[in-house]
Amino acid sequence: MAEQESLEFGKADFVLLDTVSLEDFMANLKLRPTRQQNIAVIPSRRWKVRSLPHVFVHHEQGEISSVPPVDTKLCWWSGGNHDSQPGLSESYPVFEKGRIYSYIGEVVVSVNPYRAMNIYGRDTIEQYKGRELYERPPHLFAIADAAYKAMKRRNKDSCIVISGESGAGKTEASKYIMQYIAAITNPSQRAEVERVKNMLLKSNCVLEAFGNAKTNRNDNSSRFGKYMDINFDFKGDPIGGHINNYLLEKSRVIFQQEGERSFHSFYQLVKGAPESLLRSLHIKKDSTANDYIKVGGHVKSSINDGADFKAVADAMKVIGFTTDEIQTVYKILATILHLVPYLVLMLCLGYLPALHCIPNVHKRRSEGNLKFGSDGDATLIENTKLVAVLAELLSTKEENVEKALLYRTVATGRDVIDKQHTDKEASYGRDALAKAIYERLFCWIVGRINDVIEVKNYDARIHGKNTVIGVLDIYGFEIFQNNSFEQFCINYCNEKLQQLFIQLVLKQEQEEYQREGIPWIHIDYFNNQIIVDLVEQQHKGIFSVLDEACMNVGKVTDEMFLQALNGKLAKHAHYTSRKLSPTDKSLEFDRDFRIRHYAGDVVYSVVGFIDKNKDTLFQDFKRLLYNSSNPVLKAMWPEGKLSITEVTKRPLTAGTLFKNSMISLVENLASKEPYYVRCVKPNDVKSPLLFEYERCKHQVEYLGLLENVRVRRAGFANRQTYARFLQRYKMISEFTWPNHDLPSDQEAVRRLLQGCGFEQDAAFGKTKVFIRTPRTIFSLEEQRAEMVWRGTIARMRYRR
Ligand code: AOV
Ligand code: MG
Repeated sequence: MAEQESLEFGKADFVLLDTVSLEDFMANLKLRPTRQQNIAVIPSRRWKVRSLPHVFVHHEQGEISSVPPVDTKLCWWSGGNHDSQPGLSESYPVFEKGRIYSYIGEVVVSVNPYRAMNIYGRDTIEQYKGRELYERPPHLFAIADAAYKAMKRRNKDSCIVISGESGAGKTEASKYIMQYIAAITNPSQRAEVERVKNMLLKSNCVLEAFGNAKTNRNDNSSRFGKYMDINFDFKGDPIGGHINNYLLEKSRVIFQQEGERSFHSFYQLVKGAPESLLRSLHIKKDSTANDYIKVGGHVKSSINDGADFKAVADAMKVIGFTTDEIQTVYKILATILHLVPYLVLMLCLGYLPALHCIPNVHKRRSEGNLKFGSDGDATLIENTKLVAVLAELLSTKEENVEKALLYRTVATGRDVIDKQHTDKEASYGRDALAKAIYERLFCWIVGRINDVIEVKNYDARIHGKNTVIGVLDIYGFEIFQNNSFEQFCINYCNEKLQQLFIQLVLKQEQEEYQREGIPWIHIDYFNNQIIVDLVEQQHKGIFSVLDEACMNVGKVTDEMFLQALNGKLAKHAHYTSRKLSPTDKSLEFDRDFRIRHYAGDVVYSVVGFIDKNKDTLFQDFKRLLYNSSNPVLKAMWPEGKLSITEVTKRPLTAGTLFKNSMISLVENLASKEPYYVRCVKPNDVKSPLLFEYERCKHQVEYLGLLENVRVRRAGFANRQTYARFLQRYKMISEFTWPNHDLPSDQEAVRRLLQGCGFEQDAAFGKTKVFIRTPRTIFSLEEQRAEMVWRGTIARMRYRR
């Protein structure tokens, strides 16, 4: 081992601050002295880093200058054996070398490498299995293992919350975490557990096909939120799971921005399905999905739709979808392809005049699938042949389809009459239908997967105690050229998760020190509760104002909603609009309002908010689908059973449903022991070569990572009540085993730590002991394991 003071960073394998002793460092890395390592020791004064009690700072090859300024105290650990790729630019070696993970306490920070990494294989899994968090270089597997161990050791539910903006790597991370958990469990290869694991893994592939799409931010962007619980039995083996899905961005079915696509499933079908299937669905073989879904334009994509079609079909079979169910899925996709016009927007233009403002919209021509016209008197379907196709696909009669598309049954007093749509209304209804059947299909798929993976009651009895690890992978914060209701919901969801992070990592931790009487200097942070309130507060919040507008009788326009917002929120520091700030250049159009989110300013167009929030689907369509002779389709639409006179209750709006689901999601997460993965996106061009400093710095700042480091740095890695501490470690000390006769548990813990030489590393609060460095916990765990082992041997001898 060659230790060189002031060795150039460029040549060092590790850079060590002089505040950390070399022995400590070596011991913690478990480096073998035989291995040739170059270590540069740097004076902390020069780098303005004060002593680091438990975050080891080990930068590699000048990486110190590549992370946010050192006096912000963000420290990255590198020095593992992750693969490296030569020939990259000079400036950010840690990123280039593929050291994409780092820790702040127990939070994993991950930078999207945008290239395949050889760090998720079987051998890496073995390296992390059962190890303590800091024993190996930072990795997702370590956090997955920590969550798993915590659940097993403490018999407590845990959850892994993955956050970061769109394209930062959340979905990939969630998949690796699941793979890891699958790989380390069920050593005895019980068949039922293997089945469950297989289902859990296969479900990803299906959900991504139907719920992900190419956006301008991410080729495989999650357009729904997903929270998956994995249930474990007392042995720690997965016995089931449950998926909660959150608001699918269904408007994508009828409209995509330039350069984007609809959901993968459509392209997979058109590209990958055998000719006979396509023929039965009346889709031309040599077409592309873009012939059907033209709005986003032709998009080159890194995705292999043809191969994916087969993989998804196989996964559905494995999960247990019947042939009829799979056929129905294809029929629904085909129905939507036939329904969706090439360009809905032109048709909408009269309906939503403000859309004129969207660039290029007026240039695109409306042509294509199901269109409506008028003979002066009545509204007509122009391409009547399609009606027969739709009727066949939906297993219903032609006249029923035609009637549902052109008429609406309304109840006037006691009378029920059929009212004919105008062509605009008919187009509106058709689009609503396309969106609704896709959304319903998606929810139904999630439900089917849940049917198969859920722990059945009788299983629960057999398995006894049942604990859970939840994995949250949700759509990341996003800013597009045009941001609408969907982005508003997605960004609100990210605000909620940021709030949870603040609560659990920054706020409660500091409050606990104060409560326990540990000397503490408060570390300040930006609390985004004010933005959460702006969106969700009763009466004054944006969702409430929107609901109020939707509730008004008579024609309510998006503009009226915007006026109401301006009236209520004029003074809010995080809200403004064109009307309130007429000179602001970023607010181009009258329809615009802007929210200052924790992660940046987003300008939303108010166009479509009312419609999307009301989310109306004419009852006639529900009845049409319910009356289908296809039992699978029928089962998806139970509410179609109601006649118009029975439908009285106004359903909750989309916004309120989403808000409620977010509130209960956060409550659920807060009730579990949380682990965090914070994903950082290194650039906006999906490049493995580019580490844009400003871009990353911005994310590190808004994610609250700097404050996170400060709290961890000054704080304690571990805390537990005296009683629990003793329960776990009392066998280590003669003073505490089997019971102590000291005046208090606190005294006993102090004696125990004194005996091991760790007293200096601990602080003693009113009810809890706080341990500064993880190293101390490792050591205690090791001693405990040794005592337990010896005890076992002794018992075995005794028995003999
Ligand atoms: P997201 O889930 O955070 O965005 P993804 O997990 O889909 O982002 O990652 C985006 C793309 O980055 C992936 O398709 C991969 O190409 C690449 N990528 C991410 N993580 C890794 C990794 N560990 N190794 C290699 N490539 C990776 V969104 O769902 O848009 O918020 O709504
Ligand atoms: Mg995703």
